[in-house]
Amino acid sequence: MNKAKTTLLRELLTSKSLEFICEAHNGLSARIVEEAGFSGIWGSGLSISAALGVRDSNEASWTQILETAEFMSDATQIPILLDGDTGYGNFNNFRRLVKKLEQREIAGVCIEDKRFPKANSLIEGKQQPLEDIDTFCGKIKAGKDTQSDPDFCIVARVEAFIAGLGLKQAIERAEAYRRAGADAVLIHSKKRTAADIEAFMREWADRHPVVIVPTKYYSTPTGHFQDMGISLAIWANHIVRASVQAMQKAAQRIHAEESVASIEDHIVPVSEIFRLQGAPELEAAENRYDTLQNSRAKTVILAASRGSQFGEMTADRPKAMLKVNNRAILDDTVAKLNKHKINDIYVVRGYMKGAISGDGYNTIDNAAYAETNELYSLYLARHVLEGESLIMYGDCLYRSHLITDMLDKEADIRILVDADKDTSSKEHDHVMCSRPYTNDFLNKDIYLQDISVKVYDETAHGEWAGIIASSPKGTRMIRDTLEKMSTWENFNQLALTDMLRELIPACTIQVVYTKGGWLDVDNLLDIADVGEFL
Ligand code: SPV
Ligand code: MG
Repeated sequence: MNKAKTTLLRELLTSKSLEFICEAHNGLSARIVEEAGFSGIWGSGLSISAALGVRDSNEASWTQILETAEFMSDATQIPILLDGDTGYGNFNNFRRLVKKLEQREIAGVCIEDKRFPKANSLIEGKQQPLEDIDTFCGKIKAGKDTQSDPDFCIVARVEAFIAGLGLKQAIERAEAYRRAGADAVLIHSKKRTAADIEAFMREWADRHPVVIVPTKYYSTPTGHFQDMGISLAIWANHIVRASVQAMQKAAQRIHAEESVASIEDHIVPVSEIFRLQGAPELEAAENRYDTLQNSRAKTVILAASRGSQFGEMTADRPKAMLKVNNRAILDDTVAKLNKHKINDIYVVRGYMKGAISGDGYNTIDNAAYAETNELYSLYLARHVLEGESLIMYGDCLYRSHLITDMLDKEADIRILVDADKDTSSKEHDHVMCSRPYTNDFLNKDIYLQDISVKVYDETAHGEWAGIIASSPKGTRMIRDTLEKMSTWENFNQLALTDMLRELIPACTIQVVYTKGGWLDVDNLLDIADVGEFL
């Protein structure tokens, strides 16, 4: 099980080495900080306020901060230490904040010993009145007594240096907060050097974990912080500052040029936004749960035969599992069907059935594959033939759009016909149609008149490309025809074309013309062609 975020934050605070966390101010920046590799996030009051377009003076209400923190927490797995300002009121307000933060899996909160409403510590010329020490200790105690997870962390921030007070007051306050139960103290300074921090650390002598925010003394090498014994350094505002510069540049340029053309190469593509939003996860979930999104078409793929013409290549697998471009032919078809949200897939296996894993589709076994032909395999799948359906071969590769083309049409039974094939051979299944292919928009309402290896030369309008699509009514007709034909003596030797021929008098079978876009992988030459095809 993953460790709780609270435990992870506690480990950052108590580990012997110097750790770093980085500011984020909304769900998107939180995810970016996590992806950069940080092991924690600072929910900066300054940055969140800035992103909301308000000042860091408690202008955003505490529930607005909480809501932002919730988005950040939902977007990430790493712990968030929220900048809780002064706790947004007295001990009672702080108690409620702790409870709400725990409910949202925020790992910890930092509160500072100033008065509400606070001002940002780095702002020049501001009075920074401090809270009474005992009052602040009461707040810390109330928070610690409220938390239900023992690993939830409360960091007490000492603002003595910010308020212009000296080391003595800083240590006095830090020690009081430690005794009140704070899990760490944050000692803040706005000097350009780390002098305040060095003095504090010498006097503090490793009593308790110390957190720092080196915004102003950024030039101090971080190795020095480690040497001083600092537990955690916070990069407190750098992500919002980086984004402001990027946004200003982009907005100014787009405005000046009245065009986005020149900026396109300097900004992330929309697909990167989708990725950061977690679009792939939603797509996977839709495939799994959203039946409306999923096409209702059931697909039967016939993959029982060996393909002995491939010799040794099919010694341990059927030809549907031959790899082309590192992917089995069958897996390519399944992936393309999935892309069209078709997930209800049944593969009829026979020869070397163990090689057809069933990962992402169902399997039906034709144990008599050696003595039977395609129609028998389809017959074994008749119980799944209901509603809209697709019948395909496991050893054909298709371009994705052909699947859409087949589903788009309305006729009860449709077949895919390639009008671009040489029809002189007497081996392939050619078709005769009500009209030949024409290079215009008239390729509608064309019907199958004959299909056979006996159709060739001038009588043939193309080659059958191995897909049958059907409406619920068409599927019923296919099932009934299968039942009828199963009583025939030669049933075991029949092919899909025999069934189509049987269907012709009973219904009009629509021809969907294509010109190429598919490949019947029948021999080594076909495999050699695949690279080009894909
Ligand atoms: C913040 O990031 O909001 C802080 C740190 O509190 S500072 O801006 O330095 O006060
Ligand atoms: Mg702050």
